[in-house]
Amino acid sequence: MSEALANLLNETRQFPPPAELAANANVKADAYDEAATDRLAFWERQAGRLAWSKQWEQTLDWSNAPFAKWFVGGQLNVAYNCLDRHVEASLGDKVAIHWEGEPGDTRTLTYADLHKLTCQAANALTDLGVTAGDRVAIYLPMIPEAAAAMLACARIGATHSVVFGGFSADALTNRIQDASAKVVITADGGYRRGKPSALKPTVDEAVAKCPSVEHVLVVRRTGGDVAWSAKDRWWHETVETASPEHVARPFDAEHPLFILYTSGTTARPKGILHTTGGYLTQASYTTHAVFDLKPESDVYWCTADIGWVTGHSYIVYGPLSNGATQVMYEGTPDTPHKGRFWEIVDKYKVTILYTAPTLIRTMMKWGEDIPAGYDLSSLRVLGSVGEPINPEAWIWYRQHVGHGELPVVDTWWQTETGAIMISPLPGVTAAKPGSAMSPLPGVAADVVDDQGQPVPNGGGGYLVLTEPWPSMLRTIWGDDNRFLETYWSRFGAGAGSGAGGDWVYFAGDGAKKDDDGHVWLLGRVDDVMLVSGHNISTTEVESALVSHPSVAEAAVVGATDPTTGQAIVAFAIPRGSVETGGEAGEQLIADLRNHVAKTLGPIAKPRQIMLVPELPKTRSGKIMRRLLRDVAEHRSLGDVTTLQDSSVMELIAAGISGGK
Ligand code: 6R9
Repeated sequence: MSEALANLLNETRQFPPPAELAANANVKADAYDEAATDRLAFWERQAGRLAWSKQWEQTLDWSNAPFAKWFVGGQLNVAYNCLDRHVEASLGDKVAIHWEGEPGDTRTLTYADLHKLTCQAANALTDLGVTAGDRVAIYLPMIPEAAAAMLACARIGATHSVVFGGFSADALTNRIQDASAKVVITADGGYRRGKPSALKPTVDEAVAKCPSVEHVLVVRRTGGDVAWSAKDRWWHETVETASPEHVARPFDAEHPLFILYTSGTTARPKGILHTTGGYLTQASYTTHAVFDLKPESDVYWCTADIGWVTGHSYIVYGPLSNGATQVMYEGTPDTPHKGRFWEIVDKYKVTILYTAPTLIRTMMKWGEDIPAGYDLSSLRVLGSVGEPINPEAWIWYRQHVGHGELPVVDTWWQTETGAIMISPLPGVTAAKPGSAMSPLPGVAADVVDDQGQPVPNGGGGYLVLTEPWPSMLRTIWGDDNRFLETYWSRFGAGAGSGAGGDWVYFAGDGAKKDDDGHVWLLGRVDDVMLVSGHNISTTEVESALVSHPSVAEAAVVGATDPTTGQAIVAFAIPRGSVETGGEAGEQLIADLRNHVAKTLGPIAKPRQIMLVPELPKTRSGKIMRRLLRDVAEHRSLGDVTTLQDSSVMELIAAGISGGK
């Protein structure tokens, strides 16, 4: 971005929290003042929500910035905090996980059950030679064993590296090799879109190229045939026969807890390293604060996969450290029918739902009749994560899922940040649809211009984090230089702006501050479009398109243009019932171009709009604009290996000839 991001979207709706929620909220407005008065003391109090075996001596050691150490000298065990302490508090019979398999099979695990399974897995891993500091790769479907495997690693101090079960053998190989994993935990397969989908052959292919792997532990889920080698052990013969007695030993606050490779759409994946005390402190506190989680009465459901950071922080570590009861679902939202999510909410009386904009927009496309067919009255807080949520999708979510009255918390954060950073608090914030609103208590964020100067209210630029936070990444595994270069060299002390300068973390997202100083995320900086000298955010144009009643989802890109430098090319998915054939399609396209011009101004009018049945997305559901840019500029497609569904690009290419 050569100039500040243009500020085009003017969204003025605002929704205060329901009075009852506000009155009984876990976290109230005074938390902001409390944290502002003494940020480190605030985080010490949040760390105090956990059970420590040894008290820390120093809250933050920033002397070797930007390599942070939090709660220096403190010791704790993450699995003890997620399991044992609840069992010891007589909550062993409380349900930890209501698990729902895609084919409809179910399992209920109490805290005592999950504790037992985790202890057995810890003993089995120890028997296989895994010791503290070793790396274990986890490549599993969404089954309770995935949580137990992660917790078992944490319990014995092994560093887990969860690889999303949809990734290819190459992706798995690279990740195993980068971390030199000693053991891989996998399954014969899982259920996806109504049928078993094998995992073990992918692991076999990867392990053949990974000499570091000594053993492979295999959970039997589908019962499909699997090839077997000398390294393989069945989970049910190894873990489920192991002793359930295991004493969790404490580890240093800075002991490596996990590596998670970013879903990055470009370049070599980065192994983001998180450690123990600071990570758990912030994952745990934010679950309590942002979802207002009341462990005694709530039923929480995060629809993410455990292979993403959202699954790490908001399925495993955040909810379990708070003693929550949660739902875990193995499959896809439309198997066996498009009401599956709402059926699950209804069945388990889910009170807190945390999902992604891509899913909300898909539900919009399918139509509001589907959620209307279920009893969603148990819900009380709705969350969103992964991409900017367009105001219209936010309103739809509140209206059709949140019975027109629930708070929607739009949570901005990254694999790198480890936990939620910018978000409304459901009992405090009068939220604006499409805005992540304000940094949470204890978090310092800003929007800066090219020179790193904070922009005034109403201005746009780059989102930065200006103070270290407990769950921050500690480095990129094995590559400190890349860590410095990627996140710390753009602004502040890392950019060499003088001795004594402050370290500023560059998040890679464009953002603006509105007139009240609230933060709006505008998409990845790499995606920003430069049209006739104006920087225009992809998110704002997409939101304008989604605000048209005929559009469910949209993606825009800047394509090279001889007159304007770049021109806006849009791809739009019509809502379910919209007529798009022949003249009706032409008319809709013309209407949409005018609608964007009217909403945002003539500068944002797309040169071209294509109606498409689907958009290319990463496996975590983020739109891959890079591929659409290839289409818009008539290039052959770049790397498509991270695409969720590779046939999508063919569909789009086929549809384009009909475009305008
Ligand atoms: C948690 C997660 C991080 C990137 C981030 C940003 C985008 C996530 C968002 C959001 C706008 C939100 N992002 N949440 N953008 N509003 N509420 O998704 O981690 O997979 O590492 O992605 O996702 O671009 O930089 P990760």
